[in-house]
Amino acid sequence: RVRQRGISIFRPIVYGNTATVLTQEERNALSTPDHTHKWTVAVRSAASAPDSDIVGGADDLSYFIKRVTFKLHETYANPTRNVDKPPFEVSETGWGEFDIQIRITFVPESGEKAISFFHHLKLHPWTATTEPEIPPLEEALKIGPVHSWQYDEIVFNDPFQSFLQTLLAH
Ligand code: SLL
Repeated sequence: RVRQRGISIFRPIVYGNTATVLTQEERNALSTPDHTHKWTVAVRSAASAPDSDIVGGADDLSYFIKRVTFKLHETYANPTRNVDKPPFEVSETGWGEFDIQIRITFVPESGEKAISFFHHLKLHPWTATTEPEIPPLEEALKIGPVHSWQYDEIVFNDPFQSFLQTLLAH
């Protein structure tokens, strides 16, 4: 296993969440009627052309990502959610915002250590009229889905030659 000294190669990603206010019918159908929102947290490629209705590309990251672990608030059952194949995302319902720990484990051939970072789950829209208070649900419903996404780059320094070939082949 030979490292390519002096080489840095990066892969662009987006991570974050989309959240939507539940309708009364949707809330009635839940076993948890106190939940007000449905949301999806995800790690996606930023490399391909953005899809029309999702943030980030539909590009498959599994050639270098083995697992994404989303650590939810402890009020959730089984808060540690491991996702081993794309799409690397978790969808849930809930009532509150919190910090989600996202851990990316790379394919073993990479020889890379896992990386961890946080995303603040955003449910509530920003409104000039109600800030700093949380806007009422009726108002949030009118505003529509909330999006909170960050762009980032995963940088591999001195990659193994074989892993570099894998990265370059995609
Ligand atoms: C807050 N610090 O107080 C935050 C905690 C917890 C969010 C938010 C649902 C959990 C469940 C849920 O939305 N938890 O009922 O399964 O705002």
